[in-house]
Amino acid sequence: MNHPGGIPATRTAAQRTLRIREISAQIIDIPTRRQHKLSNTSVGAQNVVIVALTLESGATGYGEAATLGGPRWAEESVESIKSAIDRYLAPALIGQDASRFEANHLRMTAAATRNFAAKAALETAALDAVGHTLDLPATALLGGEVRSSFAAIWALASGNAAQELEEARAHLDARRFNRFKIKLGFSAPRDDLARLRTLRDGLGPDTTLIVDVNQGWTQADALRWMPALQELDIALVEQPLAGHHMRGMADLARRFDLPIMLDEGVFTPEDVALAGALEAGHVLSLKLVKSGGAFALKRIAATASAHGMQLYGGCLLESSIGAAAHLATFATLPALDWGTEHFGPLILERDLAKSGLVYKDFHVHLPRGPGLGITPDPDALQAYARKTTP
Ligand code: MUC
Ligand code: MG
Repeated sequence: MNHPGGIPATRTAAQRTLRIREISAQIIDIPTRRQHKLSNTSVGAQNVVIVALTLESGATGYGEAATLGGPRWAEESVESIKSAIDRYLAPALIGQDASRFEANHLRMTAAATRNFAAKAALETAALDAVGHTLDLPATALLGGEVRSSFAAIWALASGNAAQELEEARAHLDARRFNRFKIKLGFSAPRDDLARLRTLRDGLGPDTTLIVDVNQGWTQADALRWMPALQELDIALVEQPLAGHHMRGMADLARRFDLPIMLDEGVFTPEDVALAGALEAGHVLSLKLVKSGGAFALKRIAATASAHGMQLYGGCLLESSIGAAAHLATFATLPALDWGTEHFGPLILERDLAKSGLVYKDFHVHLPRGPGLGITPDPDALQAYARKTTP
């Protein structure tokens, strides 16, 4: 008999243990070590939702839904994420077989449109819980690892070139990061370029620099200032125009020999197909907050590759919990040309995992162990939990 998705009593005991018994979502507010500026927001703290998903096996898996500056980087906020999970998404999953990832993704889609960060956190927690129950790493549930380390990128985003040079040099000396992403768009383009020139001079001609304008330029700004980026040998220009301005991005991609990276403009596979058809970018930044889950991220990556785009492992300043989920997914992609920018655990005042990510020899390394391979830190979760207003 075709069962709607739960686990029929006739299934084996082992399969019954994979049934989702309980889900909780907790808002966490953690200060960052310094101000992190983007074109449309500036954060001194990171706000995330940590999901705990417990199976009949007794295993609890963890997932993380990140935001940046409230509903500013995208439309989700930690308040909307918690509400979507508590009211709509968790009820769609309770009692279901946690290992039926695709069926559960469809159930979540039927329960809520978009809400991708919320959905991805739930699927991540299920991957972690199933992995712990079956004593398998999440990568084994996602097709198996192709790579176990990733060239790492650090974001310079204080807006103060002298401080940024000092920060970059510290990471270079510690052999953590030797490639840097510089946030532009929160100052006038002329001032952005002066800061960028100082960073290029300070870091030398051989250091890979990319910029992220976070939708901050108009077409006219880009036409005026892209040549200056070219002169500074910038390796990638990320989302210079508004996400909906796909034709403008295609125009820039045609006019300049400067690879364009798509970020806020491309969330869904349909967005990728449109961007590919318009040739609106050369590289796609992959993020769970955009895809709604690991399996969807893999489909988006495949679509982007089919359109000739290279792939970049994006982030939203997640702690090691969310970062490990991304690395497990990125590890199973056939190609990941640009490595990853998962630096979140180092920008937070304190990481949310006891055993978190390892940064060594300018790479970040895939955590080892069942599920996501990391151990959440209950003390940190407690310390930074948002105290519900009475
Ligand atoms: C973004 O747009 O890339 C990722 C790194 C960073 O500094 O900002 C985020 C969002
Ligand atoms: Mg970006």
